[in-house]
Amino acid sequence: MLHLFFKKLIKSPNMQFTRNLVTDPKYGFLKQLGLSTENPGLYDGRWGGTGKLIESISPTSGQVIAKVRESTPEEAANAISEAQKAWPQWASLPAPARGEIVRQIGDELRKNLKPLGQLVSLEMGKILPESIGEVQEYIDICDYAVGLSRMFAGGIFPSERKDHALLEKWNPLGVVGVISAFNFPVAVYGWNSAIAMVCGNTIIWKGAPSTPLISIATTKIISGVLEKNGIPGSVASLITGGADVGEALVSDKRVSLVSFTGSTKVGKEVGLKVQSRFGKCLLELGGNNALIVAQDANLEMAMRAAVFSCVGTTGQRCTTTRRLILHKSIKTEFLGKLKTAFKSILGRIGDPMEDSVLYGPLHSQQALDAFKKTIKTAEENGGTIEFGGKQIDRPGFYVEPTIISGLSPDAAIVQQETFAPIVYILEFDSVEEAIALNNNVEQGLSSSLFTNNIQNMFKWIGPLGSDCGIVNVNIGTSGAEIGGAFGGEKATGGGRESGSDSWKQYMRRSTVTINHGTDLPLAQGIKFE
Ligand code: UN1
Repeated sequence: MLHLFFKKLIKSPNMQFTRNLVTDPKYGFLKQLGLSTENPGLYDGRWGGTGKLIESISPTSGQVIAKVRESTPEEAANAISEAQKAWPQWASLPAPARGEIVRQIGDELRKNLKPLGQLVSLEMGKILPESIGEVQEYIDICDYAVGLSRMFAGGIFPSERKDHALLEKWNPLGVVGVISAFNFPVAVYGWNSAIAMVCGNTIIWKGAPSTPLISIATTKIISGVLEKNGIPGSVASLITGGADVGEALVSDKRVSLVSFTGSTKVGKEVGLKVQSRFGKCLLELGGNNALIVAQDANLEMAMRAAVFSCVGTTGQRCTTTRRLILHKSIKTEFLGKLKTAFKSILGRIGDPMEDSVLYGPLHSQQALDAFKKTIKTAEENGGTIEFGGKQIDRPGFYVEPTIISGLSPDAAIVQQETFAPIVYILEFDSVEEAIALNNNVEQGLSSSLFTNNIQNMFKWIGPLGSDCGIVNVNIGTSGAEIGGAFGGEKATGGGRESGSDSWKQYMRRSTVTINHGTDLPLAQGIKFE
């Protein structure tokens, strides 16, 4: 639709696939997901918005996969009205009944684990095991949300007044807007929607403009479950488009919470705009994550973790390791082994949809341009390209995994997040120095220390340790589980999604005082007679 309200369903999405995708059995999963069509002509479907016709481009080939018509800002406003209309019905269901719907969504996702994973590989470009992993992440959070729907508890506090009950009750917010990024086109929406739904909110999702097919396929799975249960599809609506459509969500007072995942630059604007209308904001912005290897670390483990954290998802996770901080005594040895490991990765480059492939393309031309610009700037600033640094000569947006040394930790290029597989090598003498380097950036998402020294471990997780939201020991910076709260401090925005008590962000807190006596005592013993 890109603009869909599932209340008025939708015969077919307004999509046109290129002919080879319709006829090649390799792409049979499109049909399983309800996306494919026998007729490659442009559809006039009910899902269709009336905005711009955009192209979905395969990162693997650089070719157009499909054309999709986006929503307009007016249609986004309309979707908000529909979500608002659907809210009383949804919010009035008992929380465990909402949990039951989310359980069914999890089951449908289980059935579609592979096809949806394949679509993620096709349109986003990450390798199949990681694509399936992110659908699994959505399934995991559904399971978590189902349990939560019977567990999120308020509180009862001792009242200082006779015959008074002092309670805390959590209620849903209303309409929640979710703006997600291309790099986790399923899981991040999953974290937000599963929790927001059991909490009793209706949702409008704007996925990345470059992954519209994934947004449509995911929304179809959810809408199918909702409709089967007699619940309007507008409980979980989808809109697509660029900044103007996002803006419609951000500035509309009816959207109580805007959950935004993206760059620090855009997130700052979103945060300010939402705050200026006293809306709530949940920000998951850039990271500049460091992995520290101490001299007493298990180097074999540190190496394996560093390789996945640096080049997994082709360096396009918010949690990707961007700075490798090595103890002076092991630096040369570690760097040598890292280069060997990166070399072996080069032998496993290919179509992310194929089984043996470990390393896929960057997502887009824009990402490729950013990679090239960063390499150029690093070189101009005296950086040494230890490994990689070039575009790979094949169709699509492939680049070499890259290691750069010799730059100051304060260099502007090291301080910024480039969403690409580029890691900077820094060195240290003492663990205090390593912690200071870790904390020496604006962002504060993820961080790792490899050590077998228990004193240093506890220093690292303590008040004078890592200032990030995610603080790991002997595992890499990426690949967090859903059970903990996910998010970061400082310019990462301070939001927390997924596990722990993140659900509180999707609810409002009512402090309730009930006088069940016959007198009217005032707090603080005040007499007013
Ligand atoms: C993101 O990159 O936006 O911790 C999310 C991880 C994943 C989520 C990443 N579970 O790497």
